[in-house]
Amino acid sequence: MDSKQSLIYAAMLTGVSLTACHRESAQKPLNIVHIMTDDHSFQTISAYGHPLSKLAPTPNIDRLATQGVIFRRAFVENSLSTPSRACLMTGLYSHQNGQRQLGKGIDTSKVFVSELLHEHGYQTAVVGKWHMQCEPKGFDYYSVLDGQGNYYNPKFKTKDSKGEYIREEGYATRLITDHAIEFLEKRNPDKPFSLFVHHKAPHRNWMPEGKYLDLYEDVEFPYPETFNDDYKTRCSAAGSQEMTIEHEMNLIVDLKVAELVENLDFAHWNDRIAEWQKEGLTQQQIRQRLSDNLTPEQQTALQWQRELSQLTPEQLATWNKGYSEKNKQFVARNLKGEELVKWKYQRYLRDYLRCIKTIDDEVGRLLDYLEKEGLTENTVIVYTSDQGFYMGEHGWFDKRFMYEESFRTPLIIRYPGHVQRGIESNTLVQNIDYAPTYLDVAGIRKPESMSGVSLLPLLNGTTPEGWREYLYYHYYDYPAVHQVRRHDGVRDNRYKLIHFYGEGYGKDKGNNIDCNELYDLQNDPHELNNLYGRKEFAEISERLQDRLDKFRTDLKIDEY
Ligand code: SGN
Ligand code: CA
Repeated sequence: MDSKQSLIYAAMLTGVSLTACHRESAQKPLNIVHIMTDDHSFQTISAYGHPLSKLAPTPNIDRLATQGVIFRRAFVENSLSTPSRACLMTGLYSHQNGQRQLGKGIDTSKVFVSELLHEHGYQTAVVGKWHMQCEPKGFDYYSVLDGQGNYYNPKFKTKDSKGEYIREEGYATRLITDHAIEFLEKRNPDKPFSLFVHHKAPHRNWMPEGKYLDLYEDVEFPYPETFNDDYKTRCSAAGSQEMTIEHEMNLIVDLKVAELVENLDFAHWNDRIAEWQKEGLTQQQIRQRLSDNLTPEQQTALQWQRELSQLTPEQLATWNKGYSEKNKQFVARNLKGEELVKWKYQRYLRDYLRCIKTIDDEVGRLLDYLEKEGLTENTVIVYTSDQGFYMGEHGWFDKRFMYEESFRTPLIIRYPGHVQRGIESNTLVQNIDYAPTYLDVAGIRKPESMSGVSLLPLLNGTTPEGWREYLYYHYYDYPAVHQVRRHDGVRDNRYKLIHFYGEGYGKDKGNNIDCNELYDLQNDPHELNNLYGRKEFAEISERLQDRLDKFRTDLKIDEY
């Protein structure tokens, strides 16, 4: 569907004639607010109805859902931060925009949606997590974090800071909203704007805001059904990852129990590090020296102590008030085995959901501001995350896999005007569709080269004829932290075919894989029964394989 067709759809949806729509857009196109959190699972947004979210509701995000369209089949192409952000900015798949893995990669010769919006008269801004190893392109205003950024007193770089990151006092989620509002306050009201609000929260290590450190302390979060998954019937990848709550979730940094390490002379080691830095040693050399002298627990405790030392005395006092007593009780109980895992899960969920609480507050603050300024009725507001996240499903945290919890991402679109409110869409959409959608909103023709398609025709909850029936997924970041093997695959509305491939490294050495998984998501929504190779499913398997092959050929995929 081209841009003109989409406009016709949009006009139908809004109940205005196409001429009126054109006239309106000739006057002033709609504004765009794209709110994107980092690692926010759909399971923890109450509008999605998951049992977890019932215990920790998100009234402000829900407000957006009741006024807009909630997408139940929204996915990413590559479940990782930088690749997802590159899909958002370019409307291209990872291998087309260059950002396949977390580190370097973005091909800056590709046009960003911000550049096109800017060229067509939009005032453009991005605040919060940018994360790509290139300067923000096409923005009039930016205030972006240093890499992943810090929860407390993070550093921001702006157009005026001459490349320098400057520390600001406060909590990241609130500061990012402040910067969004600052941009809105200073903008030229005669021109349309597009504002990308990219939160750091709720990324690992899930540090909540001071005022919420006791929130949910009395709530017992239920384990997901698949918490004790034994990975039977699956390829080796599901079992060989390193992202379990039991083994990889760290008690000191992830779960904030500094009290586990006693008698470490922090001042001494901080002085040593300062000396080594003066001598010009690289980060890696410093890490090596520390590991030559300290146990892994001591190194982690030192790292955590250094992180906490970034807090102001007031923040630190609140922090200690929130955690010290609880931690002491935990240490005294000396939990082991299953009891310890249970405790880890509860602390993980509580901290993660506390971070979400501030996100929800701040989404509310931004929505209130837009309302107060009379902007609600001429602004498209989107809420999404850079990917999904595991809340203990399969025993995991983190993302990366093509299984539903990380492949899926929350997506809510509030379109102004007379569009039907509070509806659901079950159509297959993907993060490469955002750029074409925003161009469509602005009435800008989508470049031929963009792979995504505009979502505007879906805003009445139906699936237009000719819409895609399959989605392509590709994860490349291996070997890397969490050791999730490379894989690609296809999904339709019911089935999913995944292909894990490639040489094994590190502890996977010698385990070179070429292995398939097939799931019937209707009968097996938790993806526990791999049907690949089963005679009864041969036809379905073949159909999905043909589609996968077609994607690989059409998209010129160069590894699988
Ligand atoms: C960090 C995290 C990982 C996480 C990646 C990518 N470790 O490395 O757990 O998978 O970021 O996350 S941490 O100990 O530094 O928190 S992403 O959201 O940026 O893709
Ligand atoms: Ca992320």
